[in-house]
Amino acid sequence: QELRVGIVGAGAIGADHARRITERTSGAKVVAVVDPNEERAREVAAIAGGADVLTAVDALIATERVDAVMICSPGRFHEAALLPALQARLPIFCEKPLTPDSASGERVLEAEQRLDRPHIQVGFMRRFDAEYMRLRELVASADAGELLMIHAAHRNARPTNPEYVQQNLIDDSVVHEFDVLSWVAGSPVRSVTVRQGRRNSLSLPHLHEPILVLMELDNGVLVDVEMNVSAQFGYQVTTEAVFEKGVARIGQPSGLELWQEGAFRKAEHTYYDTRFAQAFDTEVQRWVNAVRDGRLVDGPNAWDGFQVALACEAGVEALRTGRTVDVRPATIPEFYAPRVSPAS
Ligand code: ISE
Repeated sequence: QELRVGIVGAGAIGADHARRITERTSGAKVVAVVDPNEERAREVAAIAGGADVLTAVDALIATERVDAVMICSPGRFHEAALLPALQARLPIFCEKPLTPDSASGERVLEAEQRLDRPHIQVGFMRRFDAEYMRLRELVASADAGELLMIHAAHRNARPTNPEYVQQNLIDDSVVHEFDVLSWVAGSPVRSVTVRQGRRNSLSLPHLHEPILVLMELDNGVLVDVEMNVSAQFGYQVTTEAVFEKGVARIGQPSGLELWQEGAFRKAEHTYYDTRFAQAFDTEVQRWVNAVRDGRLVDGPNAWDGFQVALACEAGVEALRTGRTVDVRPATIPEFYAPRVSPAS
């Protein structure tokens, strides 16, 4: 029995997931698309070969024709879709961020904890990227000694949408580094500092960037991130990890190398959909498999999403004040604690 998926939000990532489920994921099909913009919903429904078109989440749930939902709307609309879906006990794949702030995140966690087990997987796709996975293994194995520092750069050719505002540098973009780098390092973010330097005159008029974000992790590892959304040349996400006995680098351009006319060329990505194509495909297939076999979640859960919301909150305040801001500590509820199988 194929998993019947409803997609909420027919923007770029909604369309991307509709295509992924339809063309590259086994065991699932898109049966409905919801968007207040009916025209957009229709376009995405067409990608899925003619799914139902609806303009509200409640209407989708009322049809009782979906087994699971993928929430692909902008972060500020997530809570309004998550709460009714949880109430209907539907398994949920929620794009990042879970919610943009911790107050709404708390309401979502509360609602989820009324169910028998976690139902939400959060779309931090970088955890499924083969290179990040490899780097995490290297840290855990201590083969190169202990991890000391991480230097990262997150560069977009230009902002991913026209409504992108200054705070989104943190809560829409660095949100990924908060999640994946603390996952790689095996330690949560303790504090955040943000510096604004020389402005790129090619940025949107209301943006002041690139910015430099400094995170301190609980285990003392320092992470610096250049967040740059007007890099023009392409899409690049690089990470250099410094260990006691070595240095590891991921996110370098790969593929064809071309020497021609006195120059050397190697293609670079232009957008996140190709840079993280493998990660997105693996993430969604694993989620579908988990829902079908009853585990419901196989990847970052709502607790991970909430921790990132806390880090973003500190990051936004650090951006506003120029100060180092501590991340509000939070204790993991029993509900989210990794289930340990009984000793045999
Ligand atoms: C966008 O929403 C993403 O999630 C991309 O991965 C990221 O590179 C970009 O900065 C965000 O705006």
